[in-house]
Amino acid sequence: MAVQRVGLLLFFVVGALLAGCGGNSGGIEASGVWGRESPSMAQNGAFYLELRNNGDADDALVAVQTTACSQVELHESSMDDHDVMSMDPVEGGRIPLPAGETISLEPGGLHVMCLGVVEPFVSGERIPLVLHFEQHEPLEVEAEIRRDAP
Ligand SMILES: [Cu+2]
Repeated sequence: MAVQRVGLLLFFVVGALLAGCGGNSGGIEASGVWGRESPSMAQNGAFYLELRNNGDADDALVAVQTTACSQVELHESSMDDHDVMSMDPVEGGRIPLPAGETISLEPGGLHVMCLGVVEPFVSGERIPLVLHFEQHEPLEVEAEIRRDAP
């Protein structure tokens, strides 16, 4: 029990440090980065996060790099007229991040698609991702693997 508490505390400290790095003034801030636990047979996974553009110029997320997936694409899920959920790569391969706004990538909407999960995602793991933008320098973040949305 005590060991678990220390682990949890460390987790929060590291998380706070990472959040601090991501939030440098006028830049783009990434928060709540997570991915869903995948069953061992799953081929694909997805990552979700919030991106806040603190700058005064529009930007866009254009790519995500990670060694955890054979390929990564930016996708958007949508519901068709028959209530069937489908997903497609985002238009132009970019997710616009207007100045001063926060964009949420979340289940049922925008997401970072992980095509070809190299190893199954297990709850509690942290998967490093590098976010690439049109303007801003790349951001390194870690996705927390969870069973459910935070
Ligand atoms: Cu997708």
